[in-house]
Amino acid sequence: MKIFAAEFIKSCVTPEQFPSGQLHEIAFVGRSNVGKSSLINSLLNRRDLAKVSRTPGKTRAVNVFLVSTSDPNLSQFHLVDLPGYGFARVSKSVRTQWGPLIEDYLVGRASLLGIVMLVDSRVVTDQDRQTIAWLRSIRRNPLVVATKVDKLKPSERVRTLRLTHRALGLADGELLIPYSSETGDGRDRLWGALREAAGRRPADIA
Ligand SMILES: Nc1nc2c(ncn2[C@@H]2O[C@H](COP(=O)(O)OP(=O)(O)O)[C@@H](O)[C@H]2O)c(=O)[nH]1
Ligand SMILES: [Mg+2]
Repeated sequence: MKIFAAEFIKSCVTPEQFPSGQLHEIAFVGRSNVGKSSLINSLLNRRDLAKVSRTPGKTRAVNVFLVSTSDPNLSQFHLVDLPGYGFARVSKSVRTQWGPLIEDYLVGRASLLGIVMLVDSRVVTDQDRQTIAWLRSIRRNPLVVATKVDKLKPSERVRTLRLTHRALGLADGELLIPYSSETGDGRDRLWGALREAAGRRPADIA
């Protein structure tokens, strides 16, 4: 599969600013600093399309990118970068942290094809668990990706990923895709999972 183009379209802070919904969307979520911007850049083969920041929790806007690929089911889609969660000092509900903009988007968006949820391969937080539970409750099962796997010692990799899988409460057959934006490890697998998800969904929108 080839990526023909990837470009930033806009930052949205109100629902009116969202794209019209003609294209499928794949949304990326995860707590701040989990490596979301890095993963988007790695996935799209671009150095700094999504800003990689060392200061967590800065982006509160919904950033939309237009991506076109050689895969017929993903020939054109919007990659949607949602604000991070988990930087509030006091643990708040998913709703109060993300606010109604994101909640309404995730609950009601017809053109939303799938959600990729990023977790740190070494650290699972309560908010990660709450977010998965909440996404499931609105019938949006996320595709879960474990980031920064280059930081795992090879001898501990399998065990750590198994523990992370369990800590997230994923079922036996549910995927946890290991990913490293440093090495590109997991990139083909994640694209494969996205292409499969896009292929399962009838082309009722695009
Ligand atoms: N070692 C390693 N560091 C990473 C990886 N992905 C992100 N980082 C680092 O983690 C920090 C946060 O990354 P960023 O992409 O801005 O996270 P975001 O807040 O979720 O968008 C940065 O210092 C990145 O360089 C990875 O796969 N491996
Ligand atoms: Mg970011």
